[in-house]
Amino acid sequence: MSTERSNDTPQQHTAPGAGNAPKRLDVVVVGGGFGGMYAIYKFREMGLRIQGFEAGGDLGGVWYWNRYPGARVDLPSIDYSYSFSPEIEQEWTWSEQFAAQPELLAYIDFVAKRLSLREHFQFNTRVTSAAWDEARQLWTVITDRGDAYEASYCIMATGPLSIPKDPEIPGIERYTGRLLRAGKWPHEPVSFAGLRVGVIGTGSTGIQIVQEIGPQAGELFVFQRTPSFTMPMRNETLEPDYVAEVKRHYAGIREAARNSAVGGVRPQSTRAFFSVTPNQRRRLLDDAWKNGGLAMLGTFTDLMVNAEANEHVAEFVRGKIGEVVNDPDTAEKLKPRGYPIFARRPCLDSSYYETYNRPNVHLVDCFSDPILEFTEKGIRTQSGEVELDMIILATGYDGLTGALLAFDVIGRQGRKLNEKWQDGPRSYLGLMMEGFPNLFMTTGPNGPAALANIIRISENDVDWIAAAITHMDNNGLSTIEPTRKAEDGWMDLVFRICQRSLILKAKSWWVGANVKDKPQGLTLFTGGFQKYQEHCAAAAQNGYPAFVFDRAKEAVAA
Ligand code: NA7
Repeated sequence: MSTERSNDTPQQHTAPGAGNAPKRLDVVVVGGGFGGMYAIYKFREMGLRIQGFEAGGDLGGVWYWNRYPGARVDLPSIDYSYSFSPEIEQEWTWSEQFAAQPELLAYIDFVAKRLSLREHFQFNTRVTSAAWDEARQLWTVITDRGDAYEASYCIMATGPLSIPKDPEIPGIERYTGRLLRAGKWPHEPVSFAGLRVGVIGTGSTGIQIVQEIGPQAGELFVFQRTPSFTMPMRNETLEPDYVAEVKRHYAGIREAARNSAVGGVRPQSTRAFFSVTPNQRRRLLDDAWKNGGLAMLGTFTDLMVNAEANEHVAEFVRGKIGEVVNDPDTAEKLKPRGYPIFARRPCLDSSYYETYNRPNVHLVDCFSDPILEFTEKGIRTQSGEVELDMIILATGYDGLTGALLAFDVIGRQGRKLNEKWQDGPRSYLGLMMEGFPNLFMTTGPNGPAALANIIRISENDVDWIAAAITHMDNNGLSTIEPTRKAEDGWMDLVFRICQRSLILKAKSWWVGANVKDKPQGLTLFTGGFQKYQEHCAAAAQNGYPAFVFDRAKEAVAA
């Protein structure tokens, strides 16, 4: 079997060798995606001694790894970019409304060079443990290079989608063809010409791959278990005049994004579904379909809480699938049923359903014909063996908590994070945890992570952490930790407000359903990005009342 991994080239770094004394720092940042990059910039500007660690060979996080054909962001590029630097906003020009992965990496490279960020990261380096030293009030961080670092603060910018997940299908090691993982795609070009290719998984990733390689492969077999709802992206090249307007008005665009539930500028309705006539509803949905992007999600106020309204919209999309796909049997199999639309991440495509009209593209419905095993030559389903030259795994991630639980994080009194989180992640604001002083998360699993623009959340979180550190410096404080009461209160709020959400009605990575033995449930804050920011800001008012601070060894309320 040839299992391919990306060909990272180790880069130069200035780590102390094994056996050297630990290097003393103020802040360690784990992860070099959008959150980690901004954190390094922010803390360096504060004059702190910093070090970033990144498992990949360069910056970019999920965009560094996900080089699969057709990889593209499903939020408008202008939204999916940093807002903290007016200079970068003016100097960088997006070419498409929804940028493809190479352009996103080019943007990341531009930001990294413009702000000289790479010199603060060690690449190809995984953190293997982070442990709180109670006596010395610092974190000891060990890497897989055997190096040790000591830092007053540890920032986990490990991202919600960092640990790709293989499917639970026996025999993967038996397969002798080419096995590729979407989340660890090779850096060199991959040819599909004349090959019999299998894709397992039809979430956002599988959909992007299928529509891209359907026209290139000899034969393409798509192994679909749960069909996704996907809507037209309607991507466009951005005209220079429009880009110039955006650059003149960035401040207002950012303000609107920060004041929205999703941290972005997509339309939001004030109409409940049943408040308008059936004809008006139809027109609004038709318009949203024509406008593309996630416009459909903003058509009515109550799509995530009113099951009947949701089903009308789901049926509208099923109708569109029927209009595009020629073969009625294939169309039926592609129509998602049994869970509410938008309760799993909605996908955007440009030609996904059309791809099934090609004679070389075959849909294998894994509900009626389940995959039994990998064989030497391909995949065996209940109905027989499909021989394949190449298999692509687009089977998702151990999301939200996977990256943080992939190494030892040890808090006060030797308590491990996986013990604290054995029934699911718990934190205050998704930012900090009781028992883990001076440890911060960006886009943590109890914030709005998967439900809002990840760059807006990262900026909010890093700014909040920076303000907390400044507060401590100004007041001679050495540790910060949320109280148990504050953490319980936040988790109660998170659970209470999500009870109405239809998200609970679907099995997805949002609720941990895609990982065996993972605690199930929605732990994300569903109150919207704007409210999340307000909670974060309130927590920092009046001397951080929900936190306990240490001044050297003495516990004092600040
Ligand atoms: P997703 O959305 O978690 O999709 C993973 C897909 O893989 C999904 O269709 C799964 O079907 C499928 N899968 C997983 N295991 C199997 C097995 N054993 N057999 C058949 N199919 C399987 O991950 P993506 O990478 O597409 O997207 C992740 C996020 O990236 C997305 O939400 C956006 O935020 C961007 P299942 O649904 O489990 O039946």
